Amino acid sequence: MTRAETRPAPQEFDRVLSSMCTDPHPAARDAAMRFLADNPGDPATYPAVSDLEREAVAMLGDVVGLDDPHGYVGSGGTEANIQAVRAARNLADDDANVVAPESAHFSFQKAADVLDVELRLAELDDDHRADVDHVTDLADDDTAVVVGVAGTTEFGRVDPIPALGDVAEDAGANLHVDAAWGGFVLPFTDHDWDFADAAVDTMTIDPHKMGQAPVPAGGFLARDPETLDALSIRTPYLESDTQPTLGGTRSGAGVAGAHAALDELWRDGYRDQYETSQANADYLASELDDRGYDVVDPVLPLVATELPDREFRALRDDGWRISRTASGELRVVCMPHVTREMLDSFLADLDRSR
Ligand code: 0PR
Repeated sequence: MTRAETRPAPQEFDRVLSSMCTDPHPAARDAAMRFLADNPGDPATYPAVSDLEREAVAMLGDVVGLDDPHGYVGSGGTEANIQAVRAARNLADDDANVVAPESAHFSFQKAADVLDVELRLAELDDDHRADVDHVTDLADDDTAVVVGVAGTTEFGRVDPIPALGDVAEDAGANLHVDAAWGGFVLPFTDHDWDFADAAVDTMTIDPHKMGQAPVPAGGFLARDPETLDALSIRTPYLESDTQPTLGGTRSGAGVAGAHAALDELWRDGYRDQYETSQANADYLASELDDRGYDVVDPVLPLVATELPDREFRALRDDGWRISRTASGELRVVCMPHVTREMLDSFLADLDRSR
């Protein structure tokens, strides 16, 4: 065998149902390849990729309904969430705390740990959304940021963002919305808020999830320039004076890939994809319901359902990449690579496993 034949191959997507990553759009793949060696962290040396980043941030602003956004393309949702907490902490006094729903991604625990802030987790309501009364109870004068999730990792739920904004305002805190996964589908749903009217201060929206960009491409957006100022440190030996990012050297491939995906797909391509993915999620939910499983209604393209352990293990043995929530439900994320044919084949294997 030649060396090429023994080289590990990347994961095929044909049985991947658990991931929030997907096969990138071909134009985004090509753009990423072209900018593999460019570093957007040094705009004076790599101006082309820096221009692409500015345009990508403007397009992300369009996606979430924010004119004149401030932000950057980083490594992913974890970095953006850490930066949101860091900016809020830097703008607040000592002893800052963060109030987030229990459904918040574990990256907020990393943020609390590295930034040495207290993380207060609020209970959820019966529909897996932040319980606003409990968020209100937990918030106080030391709260630097209230977090809402728009597209939760486990159940695809959208928190009551305007109500969380009111809590944040009363506490004199920032409102951060984690739309890492949901950001690219929200514009096509009938949610009743956007960045501007819900007084969102910062947002996470990841091109490398529903945005169909290559990994790594995360989005951090802020409404006010002061937020980025609160993150900026001086960079004496670079031509640019300050740097607000958490990473230093960053991925030119990530930035160029995100730009190309947005350029290609915003807005009709993302809308078509949302409609297909949501139809697939509704189809899977109804097929599972017909078989007698207790299914959580998919408000976004993510299906969670009870599934006996034996069947879960049989499906994994069949090669399906599936995962479970902390409370044990199977979750199927209807990413762009998840087709109706895949779901039919999954259901056929499920029927055999019963
Ligand atoms: N916020 C939300 C709502 C998320 O769902 C995630 C990741 C993050 C933030 C963090 O984003 P990064 O992983 O880009 O830093 N959610 C997925 C999860 O934890 C990430 C993932 C992606 C996991 C692909 C597995 C996988 O194959 O489940």
